[in-house]
Amino acid sequence: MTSLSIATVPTKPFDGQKPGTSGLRKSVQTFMQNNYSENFIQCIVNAAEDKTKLVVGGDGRYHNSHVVQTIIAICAANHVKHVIVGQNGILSTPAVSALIRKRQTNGGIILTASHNPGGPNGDFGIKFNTSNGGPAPESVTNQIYELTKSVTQYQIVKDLKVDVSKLGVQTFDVSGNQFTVEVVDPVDDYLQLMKEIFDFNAIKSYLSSSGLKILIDAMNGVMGPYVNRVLIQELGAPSDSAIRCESLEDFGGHHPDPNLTYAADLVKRLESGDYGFGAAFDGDGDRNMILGKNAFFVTPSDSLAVLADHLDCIPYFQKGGIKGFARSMPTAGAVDRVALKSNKEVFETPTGWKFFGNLMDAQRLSLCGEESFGTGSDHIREKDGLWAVLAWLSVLANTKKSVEEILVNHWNKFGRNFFTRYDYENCESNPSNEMMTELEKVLSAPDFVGKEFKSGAKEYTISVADNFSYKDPIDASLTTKQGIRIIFTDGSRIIYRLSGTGSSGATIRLYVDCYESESSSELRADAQQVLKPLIDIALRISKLKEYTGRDAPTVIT
Ligand code: VG1
Ligand code: CO
Repeated sequence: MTSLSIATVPTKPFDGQKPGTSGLRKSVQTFMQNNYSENFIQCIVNAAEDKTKLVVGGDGRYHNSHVVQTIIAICAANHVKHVIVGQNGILSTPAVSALIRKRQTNGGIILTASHNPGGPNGDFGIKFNTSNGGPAPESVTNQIYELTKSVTQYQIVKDLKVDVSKLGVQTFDVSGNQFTVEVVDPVDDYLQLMKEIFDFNAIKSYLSSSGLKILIDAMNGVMGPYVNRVLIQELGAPSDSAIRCESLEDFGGHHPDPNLTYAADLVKRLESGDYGFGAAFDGDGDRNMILGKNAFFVTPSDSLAVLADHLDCIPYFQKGGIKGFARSMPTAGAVDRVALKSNKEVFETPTGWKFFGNLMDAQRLSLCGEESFGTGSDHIREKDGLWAVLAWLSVLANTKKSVEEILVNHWNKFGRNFFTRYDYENCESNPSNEMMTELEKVLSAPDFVGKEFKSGAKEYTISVADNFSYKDPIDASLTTKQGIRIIFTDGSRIIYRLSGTGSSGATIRLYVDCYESESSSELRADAQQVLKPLIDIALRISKLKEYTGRDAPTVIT
């Protein structure tokens, strides 16, 4: 074996390599600049305490295969001994998390900009996960960011050529040391984990005997092979139960984001009434949207609560028990009511999956979710789209009820949390920041609490107004400024946040929710109608239209 040598390449720092809600996300053009990715990868490797063994993979978007090779070559030059990489550089985000845990690696690097569009004019992203399988906590991402500000060189093995299409182990001699690259099937280990969690036989026989027709939209993201293997080959769903399963570098030009706007095709097909269950995933497979017959929409906040109330039909929880629940702060509090009835702890965390990891590692948390179509459990440390679908299919198989019946029963038992989110994508940064600064001023006025707001026949009185901060119950780390909250005396809430996953401009998220008890006659009402007065008030208080010039949001959930 010829020995490969390590090159030291001088470089200069790039501005703004600060990881956001979930990794560093920028336009492909930004990532394609000379040394841009190399700098960031070198800083990840420098920040990693132990880096003997790492997992590498991505959602297959444009530029994925190039950066996979760069990562392997930088790892080889920086004392990493063993890299586990998905075949052709492909791994869904949940599959990376599962591999890190199963193979007990020191962490992993995920290439994805998740729900952001791909292709040469789209976005790219790099994210570091630690040895528990979860996104690096802010202490680590801040350290990476600090390193990017002063990086002067990186190490790379320029002549290393790894055939990532070939399954199996390849070894190299790098300056006299052995370096191993192991190419694994992207689905195998993930599938095995799902089989340990769920009763595949029960789901399979329910699908074949009940006549339930399902339609799953992989949105041309990373999930195609997972859907084919798990739902069609293993669970026997007919092959036309899945659409858009071809993984494309530009996701077919669409936003690979499973919501009512960007998964409109799926919604339309479900409206026909031909299918009893529908689901979609995002580009990297960690998000899920759940629909019932006639496109009955399950809000992610409700999905979390329904699953919380039905976990006992899943073998994983029958064996391991249910430790506790959690949701991100903007997520409506439906799961809190399940927690209360079942006498479990429930945690309210800032937006972003990285905040759930500590609670899971401390055995305090079994199931958690975010309003942004994220649901997952402590089987891994990322949200998991296909896990959520299998959990829902388990509930359907167990209850033999329709999605809508399950939801209506849930509301009759716990009451209903109405929720909506307005996204104003790609606004100008300066006025958006000004709006947030001004809002903070408004709510810190001494007479703001107690103030009354009217909209139509509705009247609300403010009881709490703050910028959400979170003290981690496990390591006591404090995270501040996580979203402006206005809470009214009846529990209704208005929340304003700036997105931390966009790659340009500012995306304003406005979240609104309210609660109707189980005895209310409004349980079946239309959420947009119910929440309209609160939306009006939210726009009035923030002067959002004045600041952004936007009359309407880009996406309504
Ligand atoms: C958004 C969501 C957040 C989610 C994050 C990553 O963040 O609101 O709940 O965890 O995306 O999801 P932000 O900062 O844009 O609001 V994924 O699937 O894009 O990794
Ligand atoms: Co995602």
